Amino acid sequence: FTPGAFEDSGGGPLYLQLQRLIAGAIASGQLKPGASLPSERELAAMTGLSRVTVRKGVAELVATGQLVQRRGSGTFVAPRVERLEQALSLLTSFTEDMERRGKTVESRWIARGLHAPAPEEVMALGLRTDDRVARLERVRSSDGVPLAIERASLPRDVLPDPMAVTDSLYAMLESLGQRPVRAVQRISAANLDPRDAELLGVGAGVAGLRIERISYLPSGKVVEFTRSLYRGDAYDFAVELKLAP
Ligand code: 16G
Repeated sequence: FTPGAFEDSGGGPLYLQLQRLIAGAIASGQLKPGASLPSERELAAMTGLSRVTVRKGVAELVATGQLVQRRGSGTFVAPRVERLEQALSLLTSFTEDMERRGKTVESRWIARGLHAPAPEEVMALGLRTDDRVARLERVRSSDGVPLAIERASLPRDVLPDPMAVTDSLYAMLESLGQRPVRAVQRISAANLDPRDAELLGVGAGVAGLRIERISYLPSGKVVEFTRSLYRGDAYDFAVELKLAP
């Protein structure tokens, strides 16, 4: 951000010029993924812009996911994510998928417990309204990068003690003799709301993929109703198609 940088930054409102300048520095590699950005005050001093203008320019880059803001520690260039190709035809767990790729798995718990079911849980899991439902809400990361938020609901008779799940839900279900063998999955587009975007460490409004999985035991009983939000910039879902009969 040398003096005079604005002279060739293409005109237009000042915050847009600042935005272009920072985006350009990211694109050219001058600002590397994960690098910390000077503070608002420093940027204002460096560029001669007002702090209001700097704040607006930076906020736009946070909204588009090029910068990330961490409360208390500042603003950073968004870490580059390696896109993962995920087969859609296999019923695997997050842990199995990552282990197969030789990657680590980290889960941050947001909530875990037994609750009165919401109407959509009653419907999806085939519960009675006075049944209880086990809810597990986690941010799933791999190699330190948050990739998905998963909100799983299971009937209490399948998972009586949700607090006992520490790592893999499917490993726990396997040990209880309740591992699902079939699932139906729906994928739709979603813009991440500010709370979910913050959990995933991306800008609000960034594209996400909403995935709903309902999985079944061999008997046909529903084991799991999971609503997930996957980062749109991190996943390619792939499926093999066969000729229709
Ligand atoms: C996958 C499943 C999720 C399941 C989880 C179990 C999708 C969209 N979702 O992430 O439904 O609950 O695996 O993972 O694929 P775990 O055994 O690692 O806890």
